[in-house]
Amino acid sequence: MLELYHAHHSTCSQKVRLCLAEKGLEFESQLVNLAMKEQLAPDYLEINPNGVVPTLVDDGHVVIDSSVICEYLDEVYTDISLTPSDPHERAHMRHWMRYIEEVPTAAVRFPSFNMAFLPRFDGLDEAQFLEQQADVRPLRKAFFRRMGPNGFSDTDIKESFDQITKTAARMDEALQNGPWLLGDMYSLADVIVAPLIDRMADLGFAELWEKDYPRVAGWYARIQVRPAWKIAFYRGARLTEFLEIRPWSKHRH
Ligand SMILES: N[C@@H](CCC(=O)N[C@@H](CS)C(=O)NCC(=O)O)C(=O)O
Repeated sequence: MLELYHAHHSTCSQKVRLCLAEKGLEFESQLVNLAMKEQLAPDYLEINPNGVVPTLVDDGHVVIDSSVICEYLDEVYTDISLTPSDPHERAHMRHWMRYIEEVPTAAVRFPSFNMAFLPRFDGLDEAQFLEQQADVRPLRKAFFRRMGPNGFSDTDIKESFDQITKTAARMDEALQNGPWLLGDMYSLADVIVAPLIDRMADLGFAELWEKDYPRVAGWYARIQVRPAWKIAFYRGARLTEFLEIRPWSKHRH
């Protein structure tokens, strides 16, 4: 039995939910409330010492890290494959996956926190924030310290948008060769970048690619009509739906 510890709106959870849905796999949902810091509870840290979601448990075997989980699922449940069989193509997919983890995955956190999560820290002064929010996080201490209770600087936000724009430029170039990042094959690379593009669109920043990189807009439209999309992004899973708010503003800061 597959069990997934996840949060509705978390992009890393969405990556795994989309992978599961594409592969037609069902799972038992274990919701982790990030605002209540359930990801830092001792019993959760025992299965995921990084104190983040998602975590997959497959018949008692724990697998952590969203990309690793997706690769694991694709190796173990082979009926529908999202990985090329050719080693060169597979390396190409993995190069995309590493890039996606390093660049856009990190970049979307900055506007996400500034625009949606800061109210979690209302009323905390600097010292309380460090003690209760930053220093308790095994993986994100430095990120939280840099953010502070009042959010990231305009420079950080600009840098984040620049990273997303560069990602869109790379995607646009790759999409000259077919509907998906690897050409004709829909792969894990498409799966793991999709929630990041969706997050930026959800926050109101699709303008980062819509005009200059129309192939990305086409790819985003194509991926959203795949049947798996509605399963992974059920009502209430997008950040704005989760927080019951609308995209804030169109300007870039
Ligand atoms: N590399 C990890 C990162 C997971 C991660 O950052 N998860 C976020 C949600 S998208 C989280 O749990 N944040 C909790 C926190 O910041 O305390 C993965 O891909 O699974």
